[in-house]
Amino acid sequence: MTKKAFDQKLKQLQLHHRRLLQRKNRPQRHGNGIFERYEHPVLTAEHTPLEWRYDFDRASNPHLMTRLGINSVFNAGAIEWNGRILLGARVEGWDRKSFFAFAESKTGVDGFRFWDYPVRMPELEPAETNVYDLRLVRHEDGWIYGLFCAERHDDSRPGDLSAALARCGIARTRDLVNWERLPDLKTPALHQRNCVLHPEFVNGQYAFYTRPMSDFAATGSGDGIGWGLCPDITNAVITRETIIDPRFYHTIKEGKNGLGPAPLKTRAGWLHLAHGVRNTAAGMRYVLYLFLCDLREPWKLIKAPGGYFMAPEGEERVGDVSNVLFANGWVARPNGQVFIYYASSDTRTHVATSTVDRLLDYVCNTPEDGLRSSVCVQQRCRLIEKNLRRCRRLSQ
Ligand code: BGC
Ligand code: BMA
Repeated sequence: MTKKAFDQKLKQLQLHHRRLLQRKNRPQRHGNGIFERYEHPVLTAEHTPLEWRYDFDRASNPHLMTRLGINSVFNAGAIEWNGRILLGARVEGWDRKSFFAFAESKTGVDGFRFWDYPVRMPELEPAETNVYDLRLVRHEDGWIYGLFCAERHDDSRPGDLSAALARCGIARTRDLVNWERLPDLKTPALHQRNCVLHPEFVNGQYAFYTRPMSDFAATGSGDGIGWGLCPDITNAVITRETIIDPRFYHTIKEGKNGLGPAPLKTRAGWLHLAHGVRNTAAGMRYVLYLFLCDLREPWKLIKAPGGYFMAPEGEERVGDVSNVLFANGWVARPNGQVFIYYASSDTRTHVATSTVDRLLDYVCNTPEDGLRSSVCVQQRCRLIEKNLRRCRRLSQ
C-alpha cells in the first residue's frame, strides 16, 4: 500500500470507529412494562480501541491488517464510579482467551469507551488458562472486589484435552487499575463458577453466593445457587455450603442456575438477578430470572416469580453460543433507576433499563411457577376472569 492509501485507510477506520462510539442509543418501543430494551448493543468487539487490534506502523503492517483480533465483548461486571457507569467486560480475542477491560459511559446506555489498557490481573501459581465473568462488589470493608471464574486444564485427566477445572478467583482494588490477587475460594465442591460476594458482612463474616458442581459444565451436576460464610477473605475457605435457590424439574432452571451480579439492597429485600439453563435438542438455553431474599437473613428466599424475566430475542439469539442471555452486572442509581447489563449469545453486551419500584412490583406480584400445566392454566384463568369482569363492568 502506498503511504497515501495507508493513511487514508487508517483515517477511514478511525472515522468509522468514532461514529460507532458516538452512536446514540434509544429505548425500543413496545416493551413489556417491566424493563426497556435498547436499539443497539452497548459494547461489541468493534467498540474495542483500534490500537488493540491494528499495528499502525506501515513498515511492520503494510496492508494495515488486523494484527490481534477481538472476537467478542460480553458478560460484563458493572459499577458506578465517580458518577460514571463502568463495565468490566469479558473481552475475548481471536485466540479464545478472555480478559477483563473497563469501558465507561456518562449515560449508562451509550457512549461506552474502553480505557487505554485492559486489566492486568495478577496470576496465581499455578496460573489459570482463562478468566471470565467478573462480578464487581463494593464491600462494606472498603475494598472493591472482583470475583471471576479462573479456569485451567484438569491435569489429573491427562488423556482428556478438554477436561477443565473451574475455580473462583478473587481480587481486590481501590482504583480498578491496580489489583491485589487473593487465593482462590476453597469450598467442598470440585468446581465453582458464578460465585458472588455479598456486599455486607453477615454475622461478622464474608458471605458468598456459590454454585457448587461436581462436573465442569454438565447440566444436572449441581443443586443450585449456594451460600456460605467465611471469616477471612485473604484465605477464603467455605466449609459449609447451603443451597438457597435450587434447580427444579421442568422450569427455566432445570439444568443449572447461577447468580448474576451481587444483589441490590431494596426496602423489600435483597433483589437478585440470576440465569437459568435448560437443555434442548439445540443445546443449552440460558435465560435470566429474578428473586428476592430477606433483608436480615439474606440466605432466605422470600419471593420467586415464575418463569423468566428476560430471554434472548431477535439478534440476541445468535452468536458464538446461541440462545444465551447472561448477566453479571447491574447498577441501581440513587434515583431508583436500574441499568441491567446483559450479554447475548456470548458475543455482545446490551443494556436494559428499569427502576427498583418496577422490579419489586414484578418480583412481588408475578405468580410463582405453578410447576404443572393445570396450575398454570388456573393462574391464567384467574387473570382472564378479572379482566373480563372489568371489561363487562365498563361496557354496562
Ligand atoms: C467457557 C465459558 C463457559 C464454560 C462452561 C468455558 O470454557 O469459556 O464461557 O461458560 O466453559 O461451558
Ligand atoms: C457459562 C458462563 C458464561 C457463558 C455461558 C454460555 O457457564 O460462565 O461464561 O456466557 O456459559 O456459554
